[in-house]
Amino acid sequence: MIKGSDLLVAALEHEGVDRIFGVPGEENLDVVESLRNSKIELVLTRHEQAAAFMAATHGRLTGKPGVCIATLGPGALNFSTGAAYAHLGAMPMVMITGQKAIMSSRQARFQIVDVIAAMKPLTKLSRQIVSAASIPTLVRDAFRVAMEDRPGPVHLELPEDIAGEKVANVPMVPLHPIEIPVAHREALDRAAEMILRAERPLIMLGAAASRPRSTSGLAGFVRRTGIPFFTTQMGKGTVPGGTNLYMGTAALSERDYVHDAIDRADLIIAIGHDTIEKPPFIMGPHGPQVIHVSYTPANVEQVYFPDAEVVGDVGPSLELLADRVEGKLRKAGALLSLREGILSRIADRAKENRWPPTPQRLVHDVRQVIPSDGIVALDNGMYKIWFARNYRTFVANTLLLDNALATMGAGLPSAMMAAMLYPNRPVMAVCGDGGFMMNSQEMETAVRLRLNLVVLILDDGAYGMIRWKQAVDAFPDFGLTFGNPDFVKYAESYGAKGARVEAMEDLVPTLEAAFKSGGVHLIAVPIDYSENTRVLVEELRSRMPTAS
Ligand SMILES: Cc1ncc(C[n+]2csc(CCOP(=O)(O)OP(=O)(O)O)c2C)c(N)n1
Ligand SMILES: [Mg+2]
Repeated sequence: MIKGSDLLVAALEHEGVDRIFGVPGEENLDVVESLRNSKIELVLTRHEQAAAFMAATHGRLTGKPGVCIATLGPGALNFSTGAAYAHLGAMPMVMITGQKAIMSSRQARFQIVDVIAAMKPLTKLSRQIVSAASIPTLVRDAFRVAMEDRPGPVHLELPEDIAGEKVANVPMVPLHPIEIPVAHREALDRAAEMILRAERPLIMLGAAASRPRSTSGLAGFVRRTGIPFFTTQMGKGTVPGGTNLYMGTAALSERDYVHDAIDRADLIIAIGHDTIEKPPFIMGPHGPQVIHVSYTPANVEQVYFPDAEVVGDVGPSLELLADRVEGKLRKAGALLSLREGILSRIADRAKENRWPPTPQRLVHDVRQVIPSDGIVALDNGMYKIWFARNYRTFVANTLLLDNALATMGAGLPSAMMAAMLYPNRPVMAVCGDGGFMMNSQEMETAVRLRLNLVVLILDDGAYGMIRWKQAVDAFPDFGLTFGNPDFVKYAESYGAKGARVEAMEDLVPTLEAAFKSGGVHLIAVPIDYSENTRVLVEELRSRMPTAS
């Protein structure tokens, strides 16, 4: 005979799970005991939200679901933002929550909320486990659903009596490899014809282009066709070796310098675009033709309605598409002449010596310190636009940002997950003072896990992005400033190291010293956000869309 919780843990081991993130409650104690006797590490966090962000990031970076655990009611509901983050961001994740016994009810309705219902709109699947014997099947199904395209979160609720229920041992469901179908020949022929006809083609790489399985076929397509490309915010870094064709990142929806190329293109090959991202460009009646290439069909939106679709496993489908057009494209590089102008205008003021630093200078200095395979994980705030726009990436998934739910509070947990997965690569979280404080308690987790991690806090004493929008919309400056703790002492109180950068020339050496010494570092730096208005409003607003 075997207990439900032992079956659950055996099923997770069978899926290759090596860590579970979370905060157990009394309803999870059987599972905790089963974990104690397993090879799976229980990683305690100080808030369930952080556990969910970590599990989601595990899925994002490895393609295999991260797993997190929480108790019923309050614990489960603390997963909700993480669930939405994984759902919009297409990150595979499995959430397990406890529940009071379902076969008897000795505590009436104490702590009971309908978590299955609450999770339904935030997940691909939300199910209660009602018998121990069904656990191996349900866990296998949960992992399949989480990984299948489009990937996302799955929720399983394990009531405490089912966790403790003893049943005759149930075999695990065997795993087998699954190949994703490749795009249909006719779709490839149609797309090839459109590409061959194009006078000014452009490739766009979107969020799904960053999936771990996407990158090699994709880079080959760019190199073999020689068509210049730009990326969405979440599609950054996906073409190793193709940087001479990089035209920029669309951090805004229109009028940025990269839109000079977008507006002139007559064909955009949108690879892996997912409309959960803030639109990288706005399609209109007279705009370019668009071919959607992705794992799943396009969503039709007011701003995105492709003319053709190549649906299937992206890497192999692109190989077949490249076979059809390689060597026959005479106009592939038509837009390349714009490249230098776009990139040099983006780099404007990146070396300016003013204090406090401009966002451009901060991005520049961070790039200088981080090697090409180092990982920068952003929280959400004004600086995200600057990093998306200005930070050059050379390796997939080396700038982790969330342009989907765009939630504050995920920067530190996602960086922690990256540091756990890649202990030999430098990892930095960049957070606003607002977003950092939303999950700053996880500094304790990071210290306890002995991570090597540098957290850079941009200190403007405000919810800067909203304050900026308030000013852009001509509202008076009101209600968006706050005081901060002494970040150096705050770091030290967790057993981390703290530093405050006081002069421009100190930023790079302070960051370098932090990486060199290892451990968890918190580094606070002030920022001059007057550039937001000068560049993103005044400079760009004066530029009319150039669509012909
Ligand atoms: C959880 C959550 N709450 C609120 C928002 C809305 N919001 C977006 S950016 C922002 C301000 C961010 O402030 P901070 O982290 O200090 O970054 P800054 O813009 O000041 O650099 C707010 C409140 C959000 N995206 N997520
Ligand atoms: Mg701020």
